[in-house]
Amino acid sequence: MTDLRIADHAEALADYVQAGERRAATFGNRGPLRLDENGRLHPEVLDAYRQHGFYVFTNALDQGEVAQLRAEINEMLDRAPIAPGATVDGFGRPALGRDYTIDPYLFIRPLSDPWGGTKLLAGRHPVKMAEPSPDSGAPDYTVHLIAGLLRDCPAALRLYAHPGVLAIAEAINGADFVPYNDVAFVKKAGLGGAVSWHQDGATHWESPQWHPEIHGFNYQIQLYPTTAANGLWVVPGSHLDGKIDIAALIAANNGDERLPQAIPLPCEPGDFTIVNRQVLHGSFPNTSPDPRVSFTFGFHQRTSIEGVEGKLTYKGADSGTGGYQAQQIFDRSAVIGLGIAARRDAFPHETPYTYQPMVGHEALVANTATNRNRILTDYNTRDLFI
Ligand SMILES: O=C(O)CCC(=O)C(=O)O
Ligand SMILES: [Fe+2]
Repeated sequence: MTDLRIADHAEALADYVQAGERRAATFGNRGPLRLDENGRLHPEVLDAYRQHGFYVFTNALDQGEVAQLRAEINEMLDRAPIAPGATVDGFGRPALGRDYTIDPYLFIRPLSDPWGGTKLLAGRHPVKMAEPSPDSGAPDYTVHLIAGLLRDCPAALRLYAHPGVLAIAEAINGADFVPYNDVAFVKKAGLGGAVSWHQDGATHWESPQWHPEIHGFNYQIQLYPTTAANGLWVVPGSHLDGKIDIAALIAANNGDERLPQAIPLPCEPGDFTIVNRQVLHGSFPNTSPDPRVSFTFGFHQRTSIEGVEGKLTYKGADSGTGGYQAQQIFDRSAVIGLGIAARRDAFPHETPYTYQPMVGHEALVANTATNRNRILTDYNTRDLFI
């Protein structure tokens, strides 16, 4: 236990948060989702992303879709086990996912930093953040992330296949892009934990083919107003720097985790961000009064995945020896095809995105109960981690 109270932590962060908000506003790199007449991402936006390693798309998603996803994720939170290892939820019902290969819920102690300073996730979070003490009356555990949303949240599957979202993936990773994974980061006010400074990629740092985009990128769709205090911070341009010695960087900042080179990515609901997985990024324990839930998912270039042994795994999903094989990539990519089909059924007047790897396989990914069952059951055991 530390004796850092919530109010002390929030107070210690307040000046940094304010200065960060000002720096973020000046920095820019945010604006509407601009697509050309062929549905392609505007080259100026692509250039801005490539230069700085992130972009914030403002007011880009339909509020009704976002509200639907918020309701579905809240329902998933309601269906979580009452405690790690429990079989029932807070309403006495069987908890969701007890029979799933990958448990959807990752629990942590409130306000803790579960990965910082550990060997978990390929040791990519070398320094633990300050861990304030929760208020008395706080639960023993809080849900830190929900894994595999596409199975249980139809609105998540539809947003995953949003034509603007997939046009961005194509612009950055090529038309044969492949999926990574998806989770929701859940940071309840006064409970949500830290995600200490890290770069996501773990596999290609020493590769002769290394380049700034080799580890792909992540989206975050924000379901609530997201502030500098509860949101993600990034160090602009750091995806160009190769593997960063994060421990040395923080030591050079007198051990202070409030890195002066970072900026926050404040968002409104319906905004979404893209962040290169090589960008240095992190978030503080949520000692703010505002909750955050971020639906987070990514895509890769196919050449970063095929035949590659991933050095990052999550709850057992990994490449195996010999690397990711074409069949696994196809099966996981079918989730994109199914999402496009589901979206077409829900929004018949929207022009759907054409995903090249599924052209000719329309019947396999049509939005039928049989296909949904085949493609989505334990689909996240096929996630493509690097
Ligand atoms: O949302 C957060 O706090 C962490 C997100 C993150 O690390 C990621 O998207 O890679
Ligand atoms: Fe990350």
